[in-house]
Amino acid sequence: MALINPKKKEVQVKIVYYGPGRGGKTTNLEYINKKFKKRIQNEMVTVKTYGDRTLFFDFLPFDIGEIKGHSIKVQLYTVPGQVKYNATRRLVLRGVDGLVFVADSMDLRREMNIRSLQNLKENLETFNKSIFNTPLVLQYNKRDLEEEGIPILSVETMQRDMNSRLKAPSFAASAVKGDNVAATMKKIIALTVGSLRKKLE
Ligand SMILES: Nc1nc2c(ncn2[C@@H]2O[C@H](COP(=O)(O)OP(=O)(O)OP(=O)(O)O)[C@@H](O)[C@H]2O)c(=O)[nH]1
Ligand SMILES: [Mg+2]
Repeated sequence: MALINPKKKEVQVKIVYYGPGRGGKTTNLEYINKKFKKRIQNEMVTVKTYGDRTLFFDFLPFDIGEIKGHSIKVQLYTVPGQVKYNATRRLVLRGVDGLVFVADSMDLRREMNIRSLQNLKENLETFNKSIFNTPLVLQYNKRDLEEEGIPILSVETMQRDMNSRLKAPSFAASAVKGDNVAATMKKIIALTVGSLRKKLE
């Protein structure tokens, strides 16, 4: 549940970017950080990275205006995707209000996507949360690789693998180019804020 501070009339909304290692979670946040500079009061915080791998998390605070006299602060986080960092992933997931699952479109990553989604479900269950009633958007990232002749999975295959039961909104995207990065973020913010509003009423 989002953190509400009645004195400051402020609601903090936590959105977590989840997915397999090297899928493009950090790249999503980097793009958002560049693109929405004006609305971000603080610099993006990247905690402990080794090369370009996330070892702890990235954090990006974001102001999206007011709802019913409360200012809404959106906080975007990424988890470390590497399998061995599951304890950290669980820590970052705690108190999550909305999820973006960043899947890697590369053919070779098919199995990793499915395993990471399964891992997300299991981790949510440890907090008595179900993926089916948490706001969720799927992103099929790295679509640009097709132009370079690198084999990628079709959107239909990815939908079948990951979204046949979830039926979450999904976007084909390229985080390096910025294609559908903002659309993904706007969708998850809209879903999450909408669901919180219902809970608050
Ligand atoms: N071609 C292409 N490369 C991408 C795209 N998104 C990310 N990458 C590259 O993929 C690599 C991994 O991206 P990251 O954003 O660090 O991935 P991550 O999901 O944060 O990885 P972890 O922190 O290990 O979980 C980097 O070299 C990125 O430049 C994309 O849309 N297209
Ligand atoms: Mg990362």
